[in-house]
Amino acid sequence: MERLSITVDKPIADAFQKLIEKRGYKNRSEAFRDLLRNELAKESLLNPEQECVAVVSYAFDHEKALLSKRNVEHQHSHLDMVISSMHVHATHETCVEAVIAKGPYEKLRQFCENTIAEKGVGNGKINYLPIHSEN
Ligand code: NI
Repeated sequence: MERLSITVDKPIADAFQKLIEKRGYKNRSEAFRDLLRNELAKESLLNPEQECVAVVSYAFDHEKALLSKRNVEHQHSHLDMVISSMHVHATHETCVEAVIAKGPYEKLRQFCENTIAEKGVGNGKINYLPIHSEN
């Protein structure tokens, strides 16, 4: 570990303290490390070849059988990237799926964005986690 010291204005320090308490961090260092990690992760996604794991989640109406079939076909046609998928019957009408895939960022982004752009898919969210050998 390396020690970094920073100086900030009091309003920023107060707002940071409130954020730490709200999110339940045990100390400022852990909170600051997470902020840095998030920024560094965003930066590494500027590289289309950056190896990532992505979690794409979305909801859909389970009575739309064709949509469900298309989602599965989409996953089968990306076997090189899809690691796992989970299907949850959230209500009588709504299903929620989470798909975890791995690959270079740009290829992964296209797969994930095409998944949630499918007609009938709602509340789609994608989380990209860059993978570095030191992690
Ligand atoms: Ni279901």
